[in-house]
Amino acid sequence: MSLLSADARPQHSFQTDDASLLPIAEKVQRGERLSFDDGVTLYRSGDILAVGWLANLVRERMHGDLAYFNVNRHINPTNVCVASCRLCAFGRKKGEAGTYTMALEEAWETAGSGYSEAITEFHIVGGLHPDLPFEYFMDLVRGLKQRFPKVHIKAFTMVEVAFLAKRGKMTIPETLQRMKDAGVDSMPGGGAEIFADRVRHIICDHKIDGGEWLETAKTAHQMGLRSNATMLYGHVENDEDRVDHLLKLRAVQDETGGFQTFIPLAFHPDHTALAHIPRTTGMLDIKQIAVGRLMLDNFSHIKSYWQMVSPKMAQIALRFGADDIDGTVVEEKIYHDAGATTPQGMRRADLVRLITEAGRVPFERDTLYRAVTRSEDTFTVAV
Ligand code: V47
Repeated sequence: MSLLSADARPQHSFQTDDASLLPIAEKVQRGERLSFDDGVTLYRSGDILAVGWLANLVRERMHGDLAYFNVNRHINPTNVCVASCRLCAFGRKKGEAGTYTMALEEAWETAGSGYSEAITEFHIVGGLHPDLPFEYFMDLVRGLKQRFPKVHIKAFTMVEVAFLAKRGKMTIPETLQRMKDAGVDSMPGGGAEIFADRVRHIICDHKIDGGEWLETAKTAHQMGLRSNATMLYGHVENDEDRVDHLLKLRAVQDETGGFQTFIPLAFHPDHTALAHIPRTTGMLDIKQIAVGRLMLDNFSHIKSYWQMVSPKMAQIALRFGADDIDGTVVEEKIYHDAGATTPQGMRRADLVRLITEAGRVPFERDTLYRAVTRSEDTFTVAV
């Protein structure tokens, strides 16, 4: 770990053997916004150390040596889904083998099971079930709030909100308001995939389109619900699609400021309809983090989600633009159904070790990035 604060460190000069990066490096050093073409150039560059150096410069300007993590638990109430996305191995059609839907008591019990460490966040996402009423999801949230009043509930992607609104014959603002009233505190970033229509038609053609995802996010932010934003990469998208995705997120963020964290998600092909696509490589994984950090100048946080890219890659990413590695998770289903070989959860101490050995300073956060202090089984959030 460096003993110097980020400001006091000697300023090394930028070095690269890729001349196309030089004008971008000047912009980054001056704190200027990067363009669409800059984004494509960054993706095309083979000099990952130079791209990573720039991303790290921005990351240290914003966060110094701090690296954020949380103690969270995932809950996936059902895997029954009408969407049949080609990218997904988790969702199943109603009546198919391997489907499950948790009874409310079971979901509340699941929430309290697992590690004894006091959890600060429930992350809830699931399939688009054709029959479960909206009130099932609201009862789920209300029951969690009653049983775990201190735990932040980050629930339902923009895709689930749009689906629940349509089924319940409600507008998006009405649906979001009822979610808020039930106890939803913020929203996860899933379902964004890649916004470009050409790609969406191939990987998730029954989902809301990119414009609807962005509009729903905007509405949520305007109603005081913060959210994350994801990008699924490593399937049929190209560099231009990725940059287009990042710029669309950046434009919404300019308007609302409601995104907390950008999370690139590596595509896991096993057991999906796109199983012929090879898994992402380390170079691609690290580049998503670095380019995301450089293009999304109005996002505070870039998360390298250890479940997706492995704890080892997430740790390296802390030197390539990432400032967050997500949390304990406890029980991950979506990527494990698609062949992920990472553990389903990690202990707090393991996350702290990953961060410390990367030369960063672990900062336990709640979902809104406030400091968490804890004794064994309880926690306090600094407000
Ligand atoms: O939207 C589904 C992705 C997402 C696969 O907000 C797949 O903090 C890879 O959004 N291979 C859901 N990815 C998960 C999600 C998330 C995860 C962690 C943190 C946060 C956050 C959000 O999972 C989906 C989709 O993009 N997904 N199938 C697959 N085979």
